[in-house]
Amino acid sequence: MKMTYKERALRVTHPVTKKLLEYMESKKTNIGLAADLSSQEEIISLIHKVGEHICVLKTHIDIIENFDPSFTKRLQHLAEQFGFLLFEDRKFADIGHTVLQQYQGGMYRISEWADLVNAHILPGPGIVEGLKKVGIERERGLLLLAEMSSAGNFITPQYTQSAVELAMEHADFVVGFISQQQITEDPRFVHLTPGIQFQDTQDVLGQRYITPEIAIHMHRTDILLVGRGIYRSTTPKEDAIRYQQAGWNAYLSRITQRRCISL
Ligand code: S5P
Repeated sequence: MKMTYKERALRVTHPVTKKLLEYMESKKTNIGLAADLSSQEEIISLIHKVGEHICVLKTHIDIIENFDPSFTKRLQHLAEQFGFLLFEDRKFADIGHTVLQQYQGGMYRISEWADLVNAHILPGPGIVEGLKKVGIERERGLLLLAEMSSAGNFITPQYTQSAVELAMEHADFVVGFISQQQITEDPRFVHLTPGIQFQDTQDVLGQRYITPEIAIHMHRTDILLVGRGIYRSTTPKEDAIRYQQAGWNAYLSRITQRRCISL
């Protein structure tokens, strides 16, 4: 992507993408926190420590024990206060009729509070159409899982290309991708990349990590989703800052390099 976050913020029309790029530019961060903790209080306390350093808070709402609906209200309040978007990593994967209900109903009422959700494209276009029926009038955004970080996953280049095509057809609702690299140069779409740590290692269950530098500079993605690298740290604020600086510097050097090449 040759354009800066700021240039893209001025150009995009989807309200969620615009807000996201504006937060990134003004807070100078391309870090999303994967807050995979099972206690509401722990998540709230973590937000107070790292909220000013992130542009997205990614949740797995269904791993929280004793979920209380007031929790998502508190998340919305903190998102407004610190300036980040809420992304529920629900990974919808069913027929349109079912995902519509999962998105708007049940005990989590995801569409009422999550600015962003994501979906696998395996079921075909109906999954996007079903989610869109709920999300579009609330001005929500959808991310398509176009690639995964896990070892041995079954996603092929052709499948990834189909995600790009589906996104183009529904650009009024699809705002980007979960991917390991930039998969389209279309500036309307943001790329969020999980599997980020300072050491490019692997965990015992097949998670593969790449560094902030590789993801942002070499693979040209936009946002780094960091989980255990921050929430498992004994000094999460300091580590969030380290990721923020690494991610932002990688972005700046990419932009500068590209500008020099094009001069
Ligand atoms: O391909 C993927 C897609 C996602 S959304 N690989 C992933 O790891 N994720 C999510 O990113 C995963 O569900 C988890 O919440 C986060 C990575 O966490 P970490 O602790 O490995 O940084």
